[in-house]
Amino acid sequence: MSDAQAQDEHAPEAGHEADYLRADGGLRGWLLTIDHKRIGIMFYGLVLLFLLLGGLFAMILRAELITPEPTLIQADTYNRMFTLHGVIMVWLFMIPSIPNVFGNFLLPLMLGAKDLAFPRLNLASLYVFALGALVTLGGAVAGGADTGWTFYAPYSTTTPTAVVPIVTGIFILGVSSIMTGLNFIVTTHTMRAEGMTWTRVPLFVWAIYATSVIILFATPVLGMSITLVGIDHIYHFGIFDPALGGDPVLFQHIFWFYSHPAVYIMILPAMGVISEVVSTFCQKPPASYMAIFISSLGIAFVGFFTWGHHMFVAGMSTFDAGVFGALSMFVAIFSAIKVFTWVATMYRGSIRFSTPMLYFLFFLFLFVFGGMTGVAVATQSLDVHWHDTYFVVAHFHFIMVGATLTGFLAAAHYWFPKMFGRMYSERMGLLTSAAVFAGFFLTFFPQFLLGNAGMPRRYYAYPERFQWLNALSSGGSFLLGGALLLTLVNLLVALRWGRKATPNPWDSRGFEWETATMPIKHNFAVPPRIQRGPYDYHLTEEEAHARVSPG
Ligand code: HEM
Ligand SMILES: [Cu+2]
Repeated sequence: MSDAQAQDEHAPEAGHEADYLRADGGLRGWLLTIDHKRIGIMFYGLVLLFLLLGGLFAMILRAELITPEPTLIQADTYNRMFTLHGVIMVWLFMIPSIPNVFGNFLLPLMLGAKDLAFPRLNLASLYVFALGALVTLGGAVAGGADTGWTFYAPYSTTTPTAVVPIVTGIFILGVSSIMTGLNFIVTTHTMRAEGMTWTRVPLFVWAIYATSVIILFATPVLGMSITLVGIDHIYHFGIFDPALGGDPVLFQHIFWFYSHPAVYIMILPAMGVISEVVSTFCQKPPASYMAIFISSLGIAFVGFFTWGHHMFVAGMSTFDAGVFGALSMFVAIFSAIKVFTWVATMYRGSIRFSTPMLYFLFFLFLFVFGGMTGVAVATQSLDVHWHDTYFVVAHFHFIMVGATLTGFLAAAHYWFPKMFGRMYSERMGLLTSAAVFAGFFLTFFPQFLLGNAGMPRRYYAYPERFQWLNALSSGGSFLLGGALLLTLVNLLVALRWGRKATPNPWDSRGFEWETATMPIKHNFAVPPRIQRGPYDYHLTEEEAHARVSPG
């Protein structure tokens, strides 16, 4: 059957209804929408804006670090820049990026539902997010903070910089996070289409589900830790200040109790994207659905017991450090299970090297690399040497940029036709993804060497012997920045001039492709009945389609 015929087969249900972008026109139709797809698109715009802003600060930092001596900016400006860079990237980009954009857009489509369980709560979470962003950035305009994104006490409670507005903003962002997480969990439980048993739930949904569980349990603890910092900053109770009888290590405990699980809030959704992509582009079910599903929940659970690995040198007994180290390595086992499953999925698949698949390969390489260095820094004896050096900076960028950002970009390309009804230029996609990879590797690989050689993090000047590696890293970062801009241009151009997409351009068996391209306002004209799994590649496209809609 030709593409055109296939399109007709899918079309009748959607025949007369306008797609979600055209359904209700006007600004009102957008600002007051409760359509999960439009809310996802608005989040998309916001997080991209914040990625650009956070990236701009990164470029300034790297420009300063080209030479050993201070050149561009003052020391205290540098401190504010890396704080803002971290705060923006973590809370305004990484955490909301995949769940709020792609989770929002896709969860109902993948579950065969017409929306999330609480559409109004979803819209509210967008506005709460925007308010949180506004307050956080207001703090930046009011002079910013110089504490680093970690707000370590007692410095954060005594510095004269704008800590209070920034932690207030982050608190509000946390409220939005919780609203969204709650919505996703309830949706997964209550909104599944008829026939969608638990083992027919797509792996991306499970990843978002596991992420939401972490969000619900960890975010209140973040709220508590930064609220205490804010209160201490205003009233000088000395909760964390030893001079006033407080305990600074206590802050680190509660901060990392959130912030270690938070790294899984960032990576799990990317793992979900990757699981979908590898299956589609190899035209095979994942080597083991259960392995990926169980390891997601395993990561979500064990991830709560490893926070102490950030505090090996903060006054912790050798025994405790050993326990935290071992538990950290235990989480890595779940990650390894996923990696083996993805690799095994490729085995004997009919692989197509389109842009999302290329991002999958980059993801795999960088995640394994970053994960292994994680195991290394979780070893107490090694971490005493590497703690607070560029080695740690390289470790977490390998995973957060190398893996989460590549997951985000894989999603941006893979679901582009679904979201916007058009195809991007594949050639440019391949080119820009290769440039992203090259730029990334050049930026962060030298930082492992720098850290190991003893260059501390968060310094704006350094001894001359570190210069060539720093210059390399800065060069890489400009390449990465350029490549990301080009990626954005490629997608923006496609928005208007891209070839029209067919309903299922990648020949996927995912349920989201069973809706019209682009989806209508309520997703499905007739509520679907599911009689197959999301990875049934042994069925032809027609057979697969017939087992989703009742007619
Ligand atoms: C494979 C499992 C992992 C292990 C065993 C691990 C271990 C560690 C350890 C021990 C540290 C502290 C090093 C130090 O400060 O001296 C650390 C730092 C960090 N890791 Fe990982 N990690 C893993 C995966 C991840 C993932 C998946 C992410 C992000 C998505 C991540 C993000 C971070 C961040 C952001 C920091 C540093 C925070 C800061 O001090 O600013 N890690 N990791
Ligand atoms: Cu950690």
